[in-house]
Amino acid sequence: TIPTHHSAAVFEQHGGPVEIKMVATPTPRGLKPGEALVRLIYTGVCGTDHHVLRGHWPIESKLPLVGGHEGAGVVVALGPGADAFVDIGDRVGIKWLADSCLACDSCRRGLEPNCDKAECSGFSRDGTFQQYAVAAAKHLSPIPAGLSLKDAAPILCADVTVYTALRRADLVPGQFCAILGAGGGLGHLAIQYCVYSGLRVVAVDTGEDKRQLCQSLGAETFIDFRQTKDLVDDVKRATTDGKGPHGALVAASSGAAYEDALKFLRPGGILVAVGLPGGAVIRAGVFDTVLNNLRLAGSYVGTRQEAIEALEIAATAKVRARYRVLGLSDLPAVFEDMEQGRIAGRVVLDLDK
Ligand code: 8ID
Ligand code: ZN
Ligand code: ZN
Repeated sequence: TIPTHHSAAVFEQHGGPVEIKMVATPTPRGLKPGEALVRLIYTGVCGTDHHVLRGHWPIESKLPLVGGHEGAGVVVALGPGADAFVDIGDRVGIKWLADSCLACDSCRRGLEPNCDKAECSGFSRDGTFQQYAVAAAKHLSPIPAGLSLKDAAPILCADVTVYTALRRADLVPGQFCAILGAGGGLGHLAIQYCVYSGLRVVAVDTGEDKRQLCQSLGAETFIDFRQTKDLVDDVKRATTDGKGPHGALVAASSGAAYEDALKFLRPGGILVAVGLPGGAVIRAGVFDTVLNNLRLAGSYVGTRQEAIEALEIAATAKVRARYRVLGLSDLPAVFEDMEQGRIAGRVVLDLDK
């Protein structure tokens, strides 16, 4: 039975406190065409949630807001027509892209996140830091039988994002890929996709916990960006011929990481931009970019299809998030830890705690 109220983490203003409180649960009768009501059990906490809470970005979220966009749960009610996409009882995920029109130029070209009418969970719509959420049924991701809801949660943003970004990088087995922010939520999954696809990983991050995590996941080299005297040189030397990696995936929310990556890439190399430090600029010298045949690509989450593919891979256990499980009530402390860079891998919240 669906309760009248449920717990949610709400913030009223950017930079303000996150309050865990009871909010009214939407009623099945109130669902609009194409909507589903999802009983969420777990949610991941993404660096993006932290940016949104603190108001780091040049774009603004709705307020008050329930954040969160890595939610895993079960469909409990359907609005008119939503049964074309999901059934009651289905295990589903709520990802960052909450809705898109599927009809505009971007949608037609397979760039759903760039839809003219894109809606984002935990940004323009209330997200997954709550026990019940309304979602556009067509954008729910089916969770495969072999994957627990807990394991599925971080796949819905961190994992699908790096899966999509690395496909865009078009690297082939044997090549080197540097991952900046390798010990974080996105980065530690990127290491696994690289290893899975036969790439050799140069991991860049900081601290003993992250070093251990990166190495245990198969990174050949770990470079601590806070300890090294010459990061660019260290990364280049980590590649057998010293010419630098063929690709760099920047998953760190740091402008400095972008500058480093442009300096150590091998000729013909590609920088895939994923981390979102608010207000940062990528300064690439035209002369160096042209003469070194460098490529720069942004990569923004993924499509419904990419989410399905990422969940399928997770179900095979070839790529799995490493996370600590905490309760919804721990969210304020999680943001504190994130700010201090204390989280290796991901945090997943049990929404009943
Ligand atoms: O679609 C997208 N492009 C997308 C999707 C999801 C998340 C982008 N993001 C963005 C987030 O908004 C955030 O800016 O990716 C970034 C990373 O998200 P996350 O992995 O969820 O955050 P994290 O777990 O805090 O990991 C970040 C790591 O970067 C390291 C930190 O130590 C941490 O481990 N790091 C930093 I900060 N500066 C670094 C530097 N200069 C660095 N690592 C290497 N060099
Ligand atoms: Zn569209
Ligand atoms: Zn995210």
